[in-house]
Amino acid sequence: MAHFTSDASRSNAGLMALKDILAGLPVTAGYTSWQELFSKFDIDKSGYLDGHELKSALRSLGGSVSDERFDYIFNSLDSDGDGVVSWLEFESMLELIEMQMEEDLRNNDVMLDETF
Ligand SMILES: [Ca+2]
Repeated sequence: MAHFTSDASRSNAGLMALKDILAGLPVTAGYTSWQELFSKFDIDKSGYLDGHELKSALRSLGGSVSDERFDYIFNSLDSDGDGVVSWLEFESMLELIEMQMEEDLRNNDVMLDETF
């Protein structure tokens, strides 16, 4: 189907979409770590998430994920383009997302950062 490009804006759209989903996720409620979440998603315990696993994972998190949005997300996670998402790829994406979330917080709390 789609020709997967590693175009930066596309990858950024995937990052944003994934951030949206994760931002609404009560991680601490059910999971002790991202790694636990990853191995729960990895249904066949291959050490990788394929497209099918990632899609059902995102749906189980309550994200309404259109095919187009899913393509963006998958492409931004699969940074080496081998068609599956490894733990390292997953983890580095989460780090990016956490950094962005912190940045968002800082931007929303500009007043607090100012010294008077
Ligand atoms: Ca990969």
